[in-house]
Parts: sequence; C-alpha cells; structure tokens
Amino acid sequence: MSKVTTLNEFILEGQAAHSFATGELTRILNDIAVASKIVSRDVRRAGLVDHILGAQGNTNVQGEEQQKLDVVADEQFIKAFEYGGEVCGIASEENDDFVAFQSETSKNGKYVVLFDPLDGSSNIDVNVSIGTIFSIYKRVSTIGEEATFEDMIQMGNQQVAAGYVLYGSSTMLVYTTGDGVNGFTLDPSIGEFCLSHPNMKMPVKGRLYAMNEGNINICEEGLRDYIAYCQSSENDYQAPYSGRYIGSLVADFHRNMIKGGIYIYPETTTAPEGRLRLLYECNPLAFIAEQAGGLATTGRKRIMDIQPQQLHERVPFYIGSKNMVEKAMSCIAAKN
Ligand code: AHM
Ligand code: MG
Repeated sequence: MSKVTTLNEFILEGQAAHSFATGELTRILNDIAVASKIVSRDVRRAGLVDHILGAQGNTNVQGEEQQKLDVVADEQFIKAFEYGGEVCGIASEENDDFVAFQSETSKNGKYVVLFDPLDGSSNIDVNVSIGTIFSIYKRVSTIGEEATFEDMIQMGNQQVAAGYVLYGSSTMLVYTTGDGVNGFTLDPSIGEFCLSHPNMKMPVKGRLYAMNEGNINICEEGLRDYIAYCQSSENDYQAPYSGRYIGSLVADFHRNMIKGGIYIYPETTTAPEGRLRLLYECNPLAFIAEQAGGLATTGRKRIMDIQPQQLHERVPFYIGSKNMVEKAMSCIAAKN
C-alpha cells in the first residue's frame, strides 16, 4: 500500500521547497480546505434538510435568486478568511461590494481572496455537481491599512494561487500556486483531502465540447462555424465530437481537465459580455488551465491579460484543451 499524502503535508512540503515562502499562503490554503470541508458537508445534506434547500428569497447583485446554500458557503469562506489573519479583504460573487476586514491583524494581512462560494447553485435542488472557485493575490495597497478596490481588480496574471472545489460524486480540491496543478480528493472517513491527481495536465486536444447550445442562434458567426466543425465528420477526429454540458462550470471544466475538451460561454446578442465573471470564475480557472497546459481566452485574447474595471465584470469565455481553444479562435478570426 502506498503512503497517502494529505493536502496539509503536500502544502508544507511545497513551502519547505521554496525558501521565500513565509507560510502565509500555506495558512490561507489550509483555511480554504477547512471551509470547503464544512461546505461539502452542508452540500451533502442539502437534500435532507428542508430549511437548507430552496431559495432564501433575496436576490444577489447579478439579479439572480440566491439559494440558501450560497449564503451559507459565502459566510463560511468569509469567516475563514477574516479570522485566518493573512487576508486583508475579500470580494465574492455573492456580495455587491468587496469587504475590507477591520481587525489590526487582518489589516496587516498581505493577501486578498476573490471567490465564487458556490457556483452553479441553480443545480443544488436537482442534485447536480456544484463548486467553489477561488483566486489569491498579493495586495497592492499599504500593509497595515484597509484593503482597497485596487487590490481587488488586479489582472489575472498577478494571481499567486487559484483553485476550485468540486462537490461531485466525491469532493475534490484542485489548485495551483504557479508551479503546476495538483488535485486532492476528500476521504470522508478521515476528513482529509488526499493527493489523488498529482501534476495534472489537460490533454492538448479532445472531442468534448460544452456550450449552452440554446444560444447558438444568438452568438457570432465564427462560433457557429466552430460548433459546426465540432459536429462534422471533417474535423481532426473525422467524426462528430460529443456535446457535454452540465451547466455547472466547475464540473464542466474539471471533466475537460481530465478528458480533454472545450467549455464556451460566448458573447450573445442578449448578453454582449457573456455570463461569467472575470474575477471570480474566469481568472482562477484560466490560471489553472494554463498551468495544466490548456488555454483560456475571450475568443480573441488571453483572459489573464484583461485589466478589470469592475468587481462583477463579465467576459466571453473559451477555456480548455489548447488545440481546441486555438481552433475556435481561428474560426472567430476568420469571420472578423
Ligand atoms: P452562477 O455563478 O450564477 O451559478 O452562474 C454560473 C453558471 C455556470 O456554472 C454555468 O456554466 C453557467 O452559469 C450556466 O449558464 P446557462 O444556464 O446560461 O447555460
Ligand atoms: Mg458563479
């Protein structure tokens, strides 16, 4: 039997390997792991507990109905960062504005965390996989003072770590600190995330495409050409690709990480910026995709090179296997 490496051990080994590491990032990752175990427990019980299932009756900044578990997860992560002491402020998809923590310890924190506490939450009451996505940056404001808006709207290429937790048939935590991507599966019997997917690499090509095809007639012509290419027998596989759309970004992305594929949420005539948020969804997954050998673009340019202007900014999103994203981009370029 081979030795099990827990997330804790793995993070500490990584810290020991980098003489510049001070342990702060390590503690943030540990805080995330603990919060996500609690959220995982709540997600697992969602179907059992009446008062957890269903909408809470208020809407979030995106105008969507907020499920109670969104709120529960949001509070759980905020608490973890506020009391962890390494983070001076956070921004969450569920809150209109960012939060600058007020304690002296937090004001001395060097990092900010941006996150989507429970993505795909419309899937909760139909028992489909959901996820948490997070992104960690060094603050740009003065240590000792309150976190600022500028701390929150940094370019994705400034991320020091990013990851996601998938509450699927098992719970997995996948993250990068810019040195490859590693995946850990929660063993519920011992309550530990165990290294199950070391050094993850996204296949350079694949034959799975994920897009809400209900939007096909309201997206641009170049993308329609790409989808026609996926469906034709004249593509690189000489046979139609398979369409796979869960409608839960973390789950769709994770599948493509392992099997190879592309996920697309494009601009449409009704949503000219697409649906997904640059800071909470696109940047963190883009960092992971690139670290695993994949690509993430708007269909035209690299996601991580966009200078955000607003906290809740949306962008068109093409992410996945390198060859597939490049092909989609070439179809778009051909019609522009
Ligand atoms: P959310 O952050 O409100 O949960 O929305 C994001 C989700 C993604 O998980 C998913 O890929 C997409 O929205 C689905 O959108 P659509 O129903 O338009 O296909
Ligand atoms: Mg989301």
